[in-house]
Amino acid sequence: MNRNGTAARTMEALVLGAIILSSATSVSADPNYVLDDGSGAYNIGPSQFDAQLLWGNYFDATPGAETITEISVSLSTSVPVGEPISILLFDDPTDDLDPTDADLLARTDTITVAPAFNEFQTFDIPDATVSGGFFVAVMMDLQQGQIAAHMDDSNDLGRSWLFFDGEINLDDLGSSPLYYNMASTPFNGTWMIRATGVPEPSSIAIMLLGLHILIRRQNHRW
Ligand SMILES: [Ca+2]
Ligand SMILES: [Ca+2]
Repeated sequence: MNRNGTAARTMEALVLGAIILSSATSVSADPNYVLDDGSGAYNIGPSQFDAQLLWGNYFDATPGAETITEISVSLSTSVPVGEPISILLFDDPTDDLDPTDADLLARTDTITVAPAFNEFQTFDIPDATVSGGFFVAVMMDLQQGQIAAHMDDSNDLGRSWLFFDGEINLDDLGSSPLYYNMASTPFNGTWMIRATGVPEPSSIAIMLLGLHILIRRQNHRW
């Protein structure tokens, strides 16, 4: 092989390296499941009693983004720093836009940091693969008058839900004594909750294997 051939092969390896790098960095990509327009109008919380509040958005999985890795949330700026907060991912087995029968897949328990107006905090969750309809939610214990849930004021799709209980049963959301599809309330808005989905790990592995085979075949040709 001459020097030009060696240089070409080095360049080819660099290009392939760049492709592999870009697929790896896509794991921390911007949220690709987004319903809100980034501009919140309302903050909502229990006005008559202390309660555990769970609020979330219903999404449909798109091909190549079925493994959910991160959830991003914009909270009311009135939420104190250091409050316990749970970040939750459910899959809906019935894929019917109704998460009351959804199965909990992943959970991260953490604490709040100082929220800035209309800014999103991104929370890592244990990676979990969804199919069809899935539900992404936030849960907090709130005192009467504490408004935490931040909402964009349009919800044409009816995909935002709110659950109240003394202690919400995450294995049976539909058992909550109070729950609403926000489209049937005066606050028909979209929760400012987003999710990041990436290809399933098996498909990444297959893709990398494909590149490896490609490299081997090209080496044979040289
Ligand atoms: Ca589903
Ligand atoms: Ca359902």
